[in-house]
Amino acid sequence: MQITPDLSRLLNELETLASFSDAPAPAVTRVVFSAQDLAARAYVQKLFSAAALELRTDAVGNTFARWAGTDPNVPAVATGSHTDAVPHAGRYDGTVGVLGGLEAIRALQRSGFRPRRSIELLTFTSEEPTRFGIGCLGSRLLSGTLSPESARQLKDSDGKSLEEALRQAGLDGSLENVRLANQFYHGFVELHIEQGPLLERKGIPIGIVTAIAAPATLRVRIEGSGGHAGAVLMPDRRDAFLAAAEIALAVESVAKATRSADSVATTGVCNVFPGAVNSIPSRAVLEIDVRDTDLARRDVMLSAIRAACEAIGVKRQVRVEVELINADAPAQASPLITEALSASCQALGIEFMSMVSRAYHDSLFLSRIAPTGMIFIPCRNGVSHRPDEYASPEDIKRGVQVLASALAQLAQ
Ligand code: HGY
Ligand code: MN
Ligand code: MN
Repeated sequence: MQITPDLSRLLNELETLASFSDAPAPAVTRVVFSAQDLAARAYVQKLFSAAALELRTDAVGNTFARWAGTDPNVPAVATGSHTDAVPHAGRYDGTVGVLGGLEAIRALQRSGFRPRRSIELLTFTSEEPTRFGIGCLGSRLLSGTLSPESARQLKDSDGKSLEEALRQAGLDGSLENVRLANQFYHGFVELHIEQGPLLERKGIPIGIVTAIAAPATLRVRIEGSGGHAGAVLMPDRRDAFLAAAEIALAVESVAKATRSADSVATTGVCNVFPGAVNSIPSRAVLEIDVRDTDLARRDVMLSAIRAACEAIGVKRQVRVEVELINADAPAQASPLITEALSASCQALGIEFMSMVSRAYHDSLFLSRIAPTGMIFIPCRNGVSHRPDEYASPEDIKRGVQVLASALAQLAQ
């Protein structure tokens, strides 16, 4: 079967999708349920309908675009990713999996292929943690990893609840109906940029993901006493930001102390209050991202960071409260998927390598309810979550070809 993606059409669609942004090009900022995110959702759904896919949206805004198979009574095969983007990101993270998945389906349609199993293209809500502090919100609910009750507790930095944001986005269904049964899908495959340098460094065009690292997020609230920057003498200060700074440095030391390259920890958010140059910070809030491919090592880092928070709080006489936002197990790819992917690469004569994903993805949660795997394509200099993120047309095309071939195998 000859699968020929329409590359120029796909590149134009990626270009148009990138224009829905709250940051000037080449940066992309598209925070979940912002006006730009809603416009982007409407745009991709229009493309899904134009491909004669049956559309459905669930209560948290996950969308499902289905190409009905000849046998509606067997579980479908699924693919997909996300269209939301962290602030000042690039244009390929997530979108290659959504629009590349659409083009894989269109290429199969054009080839005359008729799937026995339906093929469903998913767009997940809020893969990025930007607004509600937790990543993969849509796929967590869909896989039962996050309960509707816990989701309803989520608020954004303006104090707006998830439910309020859903209502404003025109989504008024019950979160209880989002959960999909285990084995709802026969298999799930996500196409994504690597967000790292390995494929480019090795000159290999396709990565077949074997495992996805175990992510965790902490929120640390620090309460000092604040006061006048001129009047309060140094010995009398309980400066919340300086405690936060020490904690951030401790986070770095903890990750380095494991001596494993797979241990990473990042203090990506630091908010200081009241944020006046002549006021001693009375409060600070940190958000810390901790990951490792090895669960036990990841949990050792979490404990060490908690211990450092406590010690620094005592030393600096500030109140430190550590909240665990999420601590997820790693995911293993399913042989059903990895074998379909390697067979596709061999049939297409495309070199591939097996590798771990250090970034998390919606696949991490789909793996809880269905055999799951991922295809990686290179990104220039391994850069992602930056405006200079770039995937070449040839690499995107190969990713779509491998995806289309694997979907066809799995949907037979
Ligand atoms: O943070 C991640 O790994 C993903 O890009 N959201
Ligand atoms: Mn991302
Ligand atoms: Mn992503």
